Amino acid sequence: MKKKAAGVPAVMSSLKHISEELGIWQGIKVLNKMNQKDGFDCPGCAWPDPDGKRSSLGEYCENGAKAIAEEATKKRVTPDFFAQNSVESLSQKTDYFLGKAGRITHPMYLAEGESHYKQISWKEAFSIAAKHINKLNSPDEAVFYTSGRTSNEAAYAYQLFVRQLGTNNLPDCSNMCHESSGAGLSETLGIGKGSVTLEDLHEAELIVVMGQNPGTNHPRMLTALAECKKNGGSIVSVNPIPEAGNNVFINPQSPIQVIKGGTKLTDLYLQVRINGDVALLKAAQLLMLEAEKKHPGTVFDNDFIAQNTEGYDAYIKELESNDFAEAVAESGIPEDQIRSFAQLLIEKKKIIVCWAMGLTQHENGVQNIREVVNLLLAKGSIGKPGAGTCPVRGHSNVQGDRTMGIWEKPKEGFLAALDKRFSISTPREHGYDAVECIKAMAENKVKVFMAMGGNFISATPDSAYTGEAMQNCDLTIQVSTKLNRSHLVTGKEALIFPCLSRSEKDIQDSGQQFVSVENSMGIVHKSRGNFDPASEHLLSEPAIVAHLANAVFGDASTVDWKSMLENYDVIRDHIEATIQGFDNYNERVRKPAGFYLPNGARNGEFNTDSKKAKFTVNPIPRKKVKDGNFIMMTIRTHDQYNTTIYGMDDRYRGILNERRVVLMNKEDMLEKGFKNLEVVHLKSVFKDEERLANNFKVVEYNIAKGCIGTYFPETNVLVPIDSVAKGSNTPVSKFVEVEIIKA
Ligand SMILES: Nc1nc2c(c(=O)[nH]1)N[C@H]1C(S)=C(S)[C@@H](COP(=O)(O)OP(=O)(O)OC[C@H]3O[C@@H](n4cnc5c(=O)[nH]c(N)nc54)[C@H](O)[C@@H]3O)O[C@H]1N2
Ligand SMILES: Nc1nc2c(c(=O)[nH]1)N[C@H]1C(S)=C(S)[C@@H](COP(=O)(O)OP(=O)(O)OC[C@H]3O[C@@H](n4cnc5c(=O)[nH]c(N)nc54)[C@H](O)[C@@H]3O)O[C@H]1N2
Ligand SMILES: [Mo]
Repeated sequence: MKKKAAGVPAVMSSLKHISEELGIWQGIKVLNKMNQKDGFDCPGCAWPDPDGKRSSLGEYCENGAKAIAEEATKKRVTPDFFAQNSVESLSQKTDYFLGKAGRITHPMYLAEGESHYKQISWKEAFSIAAKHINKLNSPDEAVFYTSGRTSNEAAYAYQLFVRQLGTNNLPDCSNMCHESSGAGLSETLGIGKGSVTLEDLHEAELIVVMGQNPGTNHPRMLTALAECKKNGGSIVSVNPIPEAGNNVFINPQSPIQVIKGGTKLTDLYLQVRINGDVALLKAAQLLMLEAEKKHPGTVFDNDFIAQNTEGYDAYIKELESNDFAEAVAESGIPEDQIRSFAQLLIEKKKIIVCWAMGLTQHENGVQNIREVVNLLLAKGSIGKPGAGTCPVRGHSNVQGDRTMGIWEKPKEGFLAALDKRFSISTPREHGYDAVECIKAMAENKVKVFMAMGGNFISATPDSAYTGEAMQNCDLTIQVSTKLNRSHLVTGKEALIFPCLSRSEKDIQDSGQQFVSVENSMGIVHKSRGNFDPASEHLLSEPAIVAHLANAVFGDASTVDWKSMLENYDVIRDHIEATIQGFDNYNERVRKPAGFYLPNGARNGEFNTDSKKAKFTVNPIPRKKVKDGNFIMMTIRTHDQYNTTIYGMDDRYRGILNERRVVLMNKEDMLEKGFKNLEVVHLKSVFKDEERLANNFKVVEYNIAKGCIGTYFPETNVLVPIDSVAKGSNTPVSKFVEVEIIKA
């Protein structure tokens, strides 16, 4: 198993991917523009860029380089490609093959009953879409999905179009991602976003990384962790597997570190059982409470609690009702390690908790986040420098899309502002989220499904069920840069709208445009493509929305779509007028490093109904699996971006050339009589339902006992559609009960 992340192999790997896709010199040119103040935002993750100096060697990581190689590839999916490959034959190919086929060059149409996509003009494409949309019995028969790469400008225009049409059916990838964070944080702290800045991470005395694999998914976060260490901070990582990046980090841009061997990051690794996090937090907080009682005022921040919070008594009462030994046992972590963890929590005053999918994709995902908040509130570790909440976002603009109104449950104030600004009457009834949308499709309630990016079919749970549901639609429309499975599992008719990528020049009537994005820490900044489009037939995402709106509403529209299309400054003016925090948007977004959006929790202001931060009661989840069954988490390899498969290796975990694997504890293997690389089948059991995925290789791995790990999206077929988080409806992708069957 790999103990070090990044370093020289990472540089080699980035260059390999880049040179394969675009040739070495073009590749280096592209990389040098990425995340620079005059360049484009990395299409990878949402980790922020430093406000001040940026590395002249490039602000990117290995996986950012892979993301851009994938998007700036020289390979093309042309009308000829579609003529040679039927939808049926393409659907037999792997996700890896589909992704590697290249950039889509022309609008394409799959007519009802046809076997092949055919080239179509944009005008015809919009008119087919408009015909379907205009003949719906109700706008609620259409659904408009968004993946988190879409820029603020495109997202705003898109939601406006959808609400002008008359529905709030705006599910997004967030529904499957950080929705539990948004729900848990809004309720307790009054804002659904994290509270910390990059500076805070540098200043923190203790950073707890829970349910996250930054070495792979947010590599630039390692630089911040290393900085924290340099300043004397401690890092604890809580994970069923010891992820490489959580251990030692070598900054590939620091030649000295490459030679010396890097910074040891994790001081304490806690091998939690899958979903043992609340139990761990309870055990640690019981020890904190004990220490506080012995030396009052030294552990908890009682002033902060008295002035800024409510619900403390109920929280303490529930905490004390837990049995320490039982909490320890439930967490799966040895008691002495929990005591070491608690000691750090007792001593340190500036604490940050970072988390990602390991906490959110659970039935009790919202409760996980609320318990993290309890811990931080007890320590007064919020609303001050070096402390706070850090949900580490996924897609590079997923947070911005939500700020722009991509949400099925919009707030009244926002809708009222849209109504006023555009003289429209937006609908008040909430729309479908991702899971509700799939169920509605299964019930034949959805006739048109449109996706602004993403790969809905592969990203959603219960692949077989979802695939059938999707085929009930009359028309599916995918706005995409690259080919994926969602182009192949379609409605009766299907359209592909090929679009510009982030790194490409976007020229409209008023000249070259830029867009803006919001990163994981609420900084809004500009992103401007520099390269020639992959094909002359591509449209930008805002242009696609404007043309579609024009085709649907014609002259009857009270919204002036043309002016927005001509100049994105106009879209930004609309944003400024309808969304808080965007004053002087057009001016401030042009500043080199952008600007911070207001964040109450960061300043110690809690915009909850009572204006207080809230302690909550979150009992230890006691969900058990049947004897002999396993708890399965579906995770990402080092060589993929969600459903885009860059390569077949998972280098940091030492797994090469195979994705259908089951990471399994040695003792569990012994008990089951499995040999390394033995082929098995997986059967998920949920209520009285069974789902099967065949032919996986068992790989002996240092993973918590009773737990197994498999890769997303191969095992999405095993994730039951009805297994969702309470309060966020997020599919439970990290806790799937499975039976492992010898092949
Ligand atoms: N290169 C690359 N970068 C990406 C992505 C990508 O696919 N590739 N995806 C982007 C997106 S959209 C997102 S949301 C993020 C995802 O970033 P992550 O959340 O880091 O991604 P996952 O692979 O889902 O990893 C979840 C981690 O949680 C651990 N885990 C699982 N269950 C539990 C649990 O019950 N408790 C605890 N404590 N840990 C658990 C797993 O072992 C794993 O380390 O990354 C973003 N960045
Ligand atoms: N089992 C399991 N399922 C999961 C997860 C898990 O951990 N386990 N994670 C969930 C999470 S966190 C997320 S965020 C979702 C991800 O769900 P999605 O966001 O829907 O999926 P992606 O794979 O990121 O989408 C990739 C596609 O986006 C398109 N694309 C790329 N760039 C652009 C662009 O600039 N514009 C446009 N229009 N299209 C573009 C390309 O065609 C590419 O094929 O998956 C979720 N599903
Ligand atoms: Mo995500």
